[in-house]
Amino acid sequence: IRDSTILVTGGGGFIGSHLVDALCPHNEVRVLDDFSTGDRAHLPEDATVIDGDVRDPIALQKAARGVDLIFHHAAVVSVSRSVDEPRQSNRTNLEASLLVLEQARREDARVVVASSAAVYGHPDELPVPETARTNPTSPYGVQKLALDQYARLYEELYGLETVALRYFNVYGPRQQGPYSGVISTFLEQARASEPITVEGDGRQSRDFVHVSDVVRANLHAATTDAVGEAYNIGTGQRTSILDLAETVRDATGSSSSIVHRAPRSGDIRHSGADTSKATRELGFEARVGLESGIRSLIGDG
Ligand code: UD2
Repeated sequence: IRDSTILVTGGGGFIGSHLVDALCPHNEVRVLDDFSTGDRAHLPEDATVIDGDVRDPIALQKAARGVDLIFHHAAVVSVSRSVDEPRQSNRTNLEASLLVLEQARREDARVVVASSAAVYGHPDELPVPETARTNPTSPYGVQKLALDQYARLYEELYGLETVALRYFNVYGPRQQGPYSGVISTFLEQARASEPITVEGDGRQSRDFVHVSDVVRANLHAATTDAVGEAYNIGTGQRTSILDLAETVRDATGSSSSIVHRAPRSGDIRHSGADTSKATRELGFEARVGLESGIRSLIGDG
C-alpha cells in the first residue's frame, strides 16, 4: 500500500507496532493507543500518535478523520482477564470495535480487524477451516467471534469493505509482559538458565506464526477483492509444546531443564489452521518456519 492515510488502533502493541513499521515509509500513518500495554518507544518517528482510548468516541473520531483504511488491533488480549472481568474486556474488545466500524462507515474506509483462533474453542476438525463450528471457551473468544461476525455483517448490510483475520499463535520481537505467549516465556527461561515450564504433558499443540507473516497477511487484506470474509492466519504446521521447549533449549544452547507443571484449566488441546482460504483469496502464505523464527529472536532482547 502506498500514499494512503491509515489508522492503526493498538498501533503501540505487539502486532500493531510491526504493522506500523511496515506502513510508515510510504503512507501517512496514525496510531491510536492508550499505551496501557503498548510501548511508544516501538513507534517510528514519522507515525502520528494519538494517545487515547479506543472506547472514547472523540479520540477515535479525531484519529479516523479522512482515513482510507483502518487496521483495528486495539484489544484487551488477556484471555484470563476476560474470564475474570468479562464486561470490562467486552467494552474494549466488542463495544469499541463497533465504534471503529461505525467510524469506518462515516469515512468509507476499509477495515481489517484482528480476530482470533479463539473463535473455534476446541476445534472439531484439524487443521481447522473457517467453516468449522465456532464455540469459544472464553469471553475473549465470544468477543472476537462477535467482532468477526459484525465485520461480515457490515459488509453485507452497509457495503463496508471489511476483512477479519483469525490469528493463531503469533510470536516475534516485542512480545512481552505477563500474557505474552509461550515462546517468549520459554526464551526468557532458557536465557536465564531457569527451568522451562511445560504445563501438562506438553503434547498439546499450536500453530505458531511469526509476526512478520501476520503483517504480510494484513497488507494482503488491505487490497483483496474478497471482502466481508474471515481468514485463518497461521502456518498450517502444528508443533507440540514439548517439541517447542526442546527447540528453544537447543537454539539457545541453554542448560535449562524441562519441567512439567499442572495443565492450564480449560486449555485447548490442539490448534492448527487450515490456511487454504487465505492462500486462495489473499495470496497469503507464511514464510517463516518455527526454528528460523526462534533463531532470529535470540540475541534480540
Ligand atoms: C492463544 C492466544 C490467545 C487466544 C488463544 C485462543 C497467545 C499469546 N495467546 O492462547 O490470545 O487467541 O490462543 O485459543 O497467542 N504453556 C506452557 N508453559 C508456559 C506457558 C504456556 O506449557 O510457561 C502452554 C499453555 O498451557 C498452552 C500453550 O503453551 O497449552 C500455549 O499457551 P499460550 O498462552 O502461549 O497461548 P494460548 O494458545 O493459550
